[in-house]
Amino acid sequence: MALPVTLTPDSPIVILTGAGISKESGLDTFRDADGIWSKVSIEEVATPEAFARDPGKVQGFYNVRRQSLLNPTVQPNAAHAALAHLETAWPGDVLLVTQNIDDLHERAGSTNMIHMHGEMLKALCNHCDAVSPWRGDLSDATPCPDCGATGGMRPDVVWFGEMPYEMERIFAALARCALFISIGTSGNVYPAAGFVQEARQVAGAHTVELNLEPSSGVTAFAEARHGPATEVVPAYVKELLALAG
Ligand code: BV8
Repeated sequence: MALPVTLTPDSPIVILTGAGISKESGLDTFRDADGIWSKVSIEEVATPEAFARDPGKVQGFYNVRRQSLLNPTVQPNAAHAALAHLETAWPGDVLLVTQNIDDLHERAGSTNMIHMHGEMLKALCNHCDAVSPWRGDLSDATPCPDCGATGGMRPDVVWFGEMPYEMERIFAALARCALFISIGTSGNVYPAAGFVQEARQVAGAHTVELNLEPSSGVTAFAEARHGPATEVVPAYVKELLALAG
C-alpha cells in the first residue's frame, strides 16, 4: 500500500511500541500464550494494592525481570535500530512513546522518547519521590540514595490504576502528527490503546499497525502490516525514508 500523499518529509510522526518489539530480543510479552500474564496475574504483581499487600512478591517479580533484561544475550534488535535510524534520518519530528519498561530503544540510539509506563532500571522512593538509576535488586530493606529511608523503594514503573507518565506531552504530539505507527502491542491497555483514535480523529493522521498478528484494535488503523517486528519495521522505515528522498 502506497504511503498517503498527505505525508511530506517534515511531517511529524508519533510511534507507540509495546512488548512485541522486544520479543525477538528475548524478552517476554504479556498476553502471548507463553506471556507474563500466563504465569502470574496483574492483581498479584502489577497494582499498588498488590505492592501494599505483599511487597516482597512484587519486588521479586521485578527483580527477576530486571536481571533478565541485564543478561548480555538481551540486545536491541533490527526493529529498535530502524526506529532510532528513522529519528535521525527523518526531517520532521519523530516522537517514540513506549509502553515498555526495558531500555532497548535507548540502547539502539533513540533519544526523543517517553517511557509512559516507567522504567525497570530506575527506582522510586515513596518517601521523598526521588528517582534513582537501579540495576540491582530492590527490597523493603533498600535505603533510598537520597533520603536514606528504607521501606519505601519501588520500581519506577506505572502499575494498573496509576497515571502513566507525560500524558499531556503525548496527547499534544498526537494532536499534531501526520503519521501514527503502532508496533508490537495488543491494544488491550489504556490509555495507550486509545492513541490511534486520537491521532486519526484529532490530527487526521495516517495510522499504521505493524504487529505479528492483528491486534484488538486493528480495525481502527488505516493500514496494517503483519509479521515479526525485525522484518516489518525496517521495511516500513525504508519506505518512509525513500519518501524523504
Ligand atoms: C490508568 C508496567 C487512570 C508494568 C503496565 C480506559 C481508559 C483508561 C484506563 C482504563 C480503561 N479501561 C481500563 C483501564 C484501566 C487499565 C487498563 O487498561 N486495563 C486493561 C487490562 C483493560 N489502565 C490503567 O490502569 C492505566 N492507568 O488508566 O490510570 C488514572 C486516572 C486518573 C488518576 C490515576 C489513574 C495504567 C496502565 C499501565 C499498566 N502498566 N506495565 C510492567 O510492565 O510490569 S501495562 C502492561 O501492558 C505493559 O506495560 C505492556 O506494555 C502493556 C501493554 O501490553 P503490550 O505491550 O501490548 O504487550 P502484549 O503482550 O499485550 O502484546 C504484545 C503484542 O506483540 C501482541 O499483539 C503480539 O502479537 C505482538 N508480538 C509478539 N511477538 C512479536 C509481536 N509483534 C511483532 N513482532 C514480534 N516478534
